[in-house]
Amino acid sequence: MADTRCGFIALIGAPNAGKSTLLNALVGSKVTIVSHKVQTTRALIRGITVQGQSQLVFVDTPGIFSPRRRLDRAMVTTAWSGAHEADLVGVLIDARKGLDEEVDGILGRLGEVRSPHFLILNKIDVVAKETLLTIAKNANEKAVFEATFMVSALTGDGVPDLKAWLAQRVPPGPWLYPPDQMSDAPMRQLAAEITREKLFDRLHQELPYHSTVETEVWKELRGGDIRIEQTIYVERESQRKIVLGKGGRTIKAIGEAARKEIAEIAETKVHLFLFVKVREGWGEDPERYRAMGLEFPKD
Ligand SMILES: Nc1nc2c(ncn2[C@@H]2O[C@H](COP(=O)(O)OP(=O)(O)OP(=O)(O)O)[C@@H](O)[C@H]2O)c(=O)[nH]1
Ligand SMILES: [Mg+2]
Repeated sequence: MADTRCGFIALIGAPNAGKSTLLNALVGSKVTIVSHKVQTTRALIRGITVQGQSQLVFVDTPGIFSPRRRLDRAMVTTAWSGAHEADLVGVLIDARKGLDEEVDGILGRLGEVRSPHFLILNKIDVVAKETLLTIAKNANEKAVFEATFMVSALTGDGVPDLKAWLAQRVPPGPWLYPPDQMSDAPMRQLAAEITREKLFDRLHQELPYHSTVETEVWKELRGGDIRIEQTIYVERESQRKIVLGKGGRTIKAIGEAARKEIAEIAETKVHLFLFVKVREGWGEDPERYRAMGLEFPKD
């Protein structure tokens, strides 16, 4: 095809700014998980879409904040590496929060990123117009942006304009993926992420941050059904008990919700088996980081 364009667009921002919600809205399908809790996304997740002659490859990144644990440091390093490798970097600000310390920290480090940046104020469905204008003005004084967009990733307001601008802004070049591909993540990884999203929905306080999910078995059965076995790793026996719940109630609800959603995406019947294992200190185990698609920070 003549005159095609293709580019990588990283979406970065503070935890909970709505990066994953926006990526799903841009792609028009759920390729990355979302929750009301912070630090949901752990690795770089690509979502792909075509707009006219352009293929847009969006890169969802973990939220950027001041990390303490080893896993947090790996997530933040990964987020910045996503920005460094992209053709364009979209900086998302939660307009409900405005320019707080976290956002200031991100804007302050943008100068180190060579790819051009653009600004996105998200959650405009819940913020007054004057406030939006003030945030846009202040953010543009702190960093250089090629353009500013105001969107609601939740309602889709402003998303088509953003997509149209990106389509003409990405560099000329051949498409890197087949036109109908929406994600480059294997189904077994997406399925693990979906189960992790249900953990975020149903477990309180710190527990989701101490757990991770891996798909061990993905087997197509003769009738076309799929058998999936996943392990939820936690750090302590007490956490395992909470994930199971009284009489196995919690794990059953998590499995039920995950199975429904995986079946929708796989477009076939899914038999999902969840196991909960204690793996003390998995947060210090390089193998688990590899499984999540993260670099293991040495210190
Ligand atoms: N009202 C409103 N809520 C939104 C909007 N976009 C996202 N949210 C909500 O904000 C919360 C966080 O959304 P995510 O997409 O998970 O945010 P994130 O930036 O990917 O978060 P991390 O992966 O933890 O860094 C969820 O509860 C979303 O439903 C929006 O445009 N309007
Ligand atoms: Mg996210």
